[in-house]
Amino acid sequence: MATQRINGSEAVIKSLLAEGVDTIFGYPGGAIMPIYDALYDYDQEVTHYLTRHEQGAIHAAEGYAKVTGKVGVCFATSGPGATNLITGLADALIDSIPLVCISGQVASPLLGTDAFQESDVVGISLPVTKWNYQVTHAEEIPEAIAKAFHIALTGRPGPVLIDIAKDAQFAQIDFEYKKCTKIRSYLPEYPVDPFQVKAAADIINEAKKPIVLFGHGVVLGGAEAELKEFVEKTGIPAAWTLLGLSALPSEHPLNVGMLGMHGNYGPNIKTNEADVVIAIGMRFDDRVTGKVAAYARQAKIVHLEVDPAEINKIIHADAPVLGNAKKSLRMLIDNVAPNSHQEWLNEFRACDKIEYEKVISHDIHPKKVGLTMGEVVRIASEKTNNDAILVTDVGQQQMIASRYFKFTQSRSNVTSGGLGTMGYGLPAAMGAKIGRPDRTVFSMSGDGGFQMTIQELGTISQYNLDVKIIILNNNFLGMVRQWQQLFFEKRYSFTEMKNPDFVGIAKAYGLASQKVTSRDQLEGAIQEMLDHNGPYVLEVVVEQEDNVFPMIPTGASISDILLEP
Ligand SMILES: Cc1ncc(C[n+]2csc(CCOP(=O)(O)OP(=O)(O)O)c2C)c(N)n1
Repeated sequence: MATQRINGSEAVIKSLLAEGVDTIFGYPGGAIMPIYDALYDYDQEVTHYLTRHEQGAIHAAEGYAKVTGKVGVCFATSGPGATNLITGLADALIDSIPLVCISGQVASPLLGTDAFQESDVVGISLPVTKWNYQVTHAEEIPEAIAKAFHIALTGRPGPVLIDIAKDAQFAQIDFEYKKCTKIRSYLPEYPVDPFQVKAAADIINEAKKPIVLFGHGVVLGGAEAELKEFVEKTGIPAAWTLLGLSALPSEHPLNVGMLGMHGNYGPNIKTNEADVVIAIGMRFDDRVTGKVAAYARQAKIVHLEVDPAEINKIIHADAPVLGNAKKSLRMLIDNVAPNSHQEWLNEFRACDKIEYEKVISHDIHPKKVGLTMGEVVRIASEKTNNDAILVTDVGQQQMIASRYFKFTQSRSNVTSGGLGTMGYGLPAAMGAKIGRPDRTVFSMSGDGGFQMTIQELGTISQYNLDVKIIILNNNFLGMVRQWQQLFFEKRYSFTEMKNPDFVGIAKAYGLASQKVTSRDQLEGAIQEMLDHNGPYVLEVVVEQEDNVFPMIPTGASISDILLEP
């Protein structure tokens, strides 16, 4: 490519274009104004969405990245703009979301002087980025951005932050862009070792009661087809983590449900009865394992994982397989014998029956007067033929939605898993809709989390983003209230909320809206929301003191999962 004489700001934009970026979320300010000025001339090539808060921008970038598999990009100014990205960076790091964030910084001669809106964002973001870097010379810009994209997307993905001093944004350079494909001493993905695969296959071929636990690594590795082929060839029941959800269709006969604290009864109980546990792209998070000392002690553990730091971190692997899930599974499929485990699978289905009678039927087909979150989720899923993208916030509604919403395609479940970030849902749903305008996108939040980023209704309105927004309003910080009820003698310490008129707020933003308070209104309202051409806010007033069950109390074994209080 011939070189061009341009300033650092234009170099930022051209570098992003060279990486195929066509969507940016952001919020301007003094230290990033030259970059925004350069952006002004590129409105044909790239669409910038002005959010209402930098946290909104970064969560939108996360939602966009999750549904597209591309890198999410966001801009923020220095100081408070950059620090407002920190929660999103932490969220993206723990959930392995590829992001490239660009923050403006004060001019390099002012660094370290407590200049106006100076903050050490490289220092602050160090533990919550996969990589970060401060640019003080314009010449560094193309290489820094090329590295940023390579690091964000390769191996175990994650967020990268590039902080660019204002003088570097102004300075002229001879621009030339070379994509980065390799960095010394950065080995994002190990080649799969056939001996490791063989050892894993030998264990799997001997197994009488095997279970697959699959996680986000399957989605990030693009290994959905291989996962399906693997479980179908071996006949092994497969359970998912919160972030693995939607990698295998909900109605697949070998899909046995959700793991962990509010997961399904069968997969939790049976993990502690299995003779072989095959963990694929999951990291044995404490929400999944419960008490580690009582977790799958009887089982041989096979662990397919791209990040060597995850192997033997929580659970010792008898047969680790290091590498990308798609490649590892492909090799494993060739090494395992066809099998079926029908009797073992029937044991899961017997557990499902117990759970259905004790919990699920009451959640999704309630007989009581008050509305349940479960019935709202069931109807929303049914009315979209189980084919929508579901974006949830954090709390009871997140667990209920993950349990009862059904999926037919991958990359359809967007949620804050590892960090549990309230306020994530609404902006992430905007990003999801921008990434997949062809699909129905639901945003489901509690009344608490919704109010953490409620201002993004402004962004949704400005760009007419057709997000179907459901607020499940129990007038409580529901999940915390549930714990207070169960473990703190019902001492409801600061969890009750006096809420605003959500419909009035939606209308003030120019959005269609409706409030539902009784069952006879519910289906019709959801249909109306879906029929409406454009964004819609539906407030559903649900029972105040409903609980999410099953539940594994903190510190308890997964075998002690409770179906009722
Ligand atoms: C930013 C942030 N602050 C606090 C929490 C702790 N927390 C977890 S769930 C929850 C309650 C959520 O209430 P709401 O949004 O109304 O949803 P519900 O549980 O009622 O569905 C709280 C406060 C959190 N996860 N994130």
